[in-house]
Amino acid sequence: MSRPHLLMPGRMPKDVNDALDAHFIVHRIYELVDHEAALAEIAPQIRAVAASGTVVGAELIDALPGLEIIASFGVGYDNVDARYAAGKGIIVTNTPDVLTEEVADTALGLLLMTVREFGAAERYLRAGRWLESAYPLTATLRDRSVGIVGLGRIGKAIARRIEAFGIPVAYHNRRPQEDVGYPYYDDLLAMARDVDTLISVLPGGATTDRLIGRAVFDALGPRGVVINIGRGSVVDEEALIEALAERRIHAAGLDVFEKEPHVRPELMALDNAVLLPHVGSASLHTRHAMGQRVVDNLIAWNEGQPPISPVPETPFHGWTARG
Ligand code: 8YV
Repeated sequence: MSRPHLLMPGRMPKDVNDALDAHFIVHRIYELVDHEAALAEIAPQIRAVAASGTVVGAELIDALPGLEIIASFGVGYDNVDARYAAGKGIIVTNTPDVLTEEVADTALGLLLMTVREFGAAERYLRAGRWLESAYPLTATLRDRSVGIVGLGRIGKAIARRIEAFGIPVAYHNRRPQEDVGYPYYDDLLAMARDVDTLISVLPGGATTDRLIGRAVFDALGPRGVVINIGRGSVVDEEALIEALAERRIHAAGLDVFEKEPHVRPELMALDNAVLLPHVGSASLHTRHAMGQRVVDNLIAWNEGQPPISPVPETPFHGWTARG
């Protein structure tokens, strides 16, 4: 079988690179000085794209007339214009399931760090300040109730953990989920009024843009804790900074930001914000499994088999050229 040409617009993990090199002719344009000239030269041959976080929008899709599949690394694919791809008969795949439990673990870690201030307490010890006095008493999870925003696979894995902690859980979603018994709110503000701790697992994109802003913070009130493990674009960062600085909410724990890897200095300066560098899925084990899923989707395409995990916008009805 001839090896198809595959475009890699940005860096991918080493194991993905090695596996793809065995099956495809991989064009790593990010390594070249003149991206645009290199792309123009190889564009007509490219039939597959493997992307991790880099934007694959209408412009790039239009530049690749023979494109059949975009395999994206990660469960969130707001970097890929899947609707546009769908209109052109191109399949988009992502990497769900294999990261669910890891991201849920991270959400609970972030929640504990935020409410119990474990990061700050460790910095306190290392600074030698324990010798002067005990670390100040913190807020607790014991008297809290959690509202999960976005109860998909990851949201449910977080909810199971919260339940095991003995904490009541409610959720807000586009529609109620039949396989859970947690109280459902079709109105985010109504849920924010009833709980004091919000965990957002929402994906990015136009429909969720800055959904969590001033009104939500004020509904949570001064005991409020906001955790974001989904996408940075979902939280209005300016409104969050104001709410934290004015202590209109108690604290926030963020793994994702509006303009990663740039984090607003105002957020960095706040002692009631816990900030992680988008490490939700970032263990060796899980990143390996995500990379393997990217490779498996591409190999399935190359062999004329159905993709393992096409996104809902591009359901699989057969491969146009390879089918
Ligand atoms: C990855 C993620 O960090 O899966 C996602 O949607 O946000 C993370 O697991 C990201 O995809 C890496 O590009």
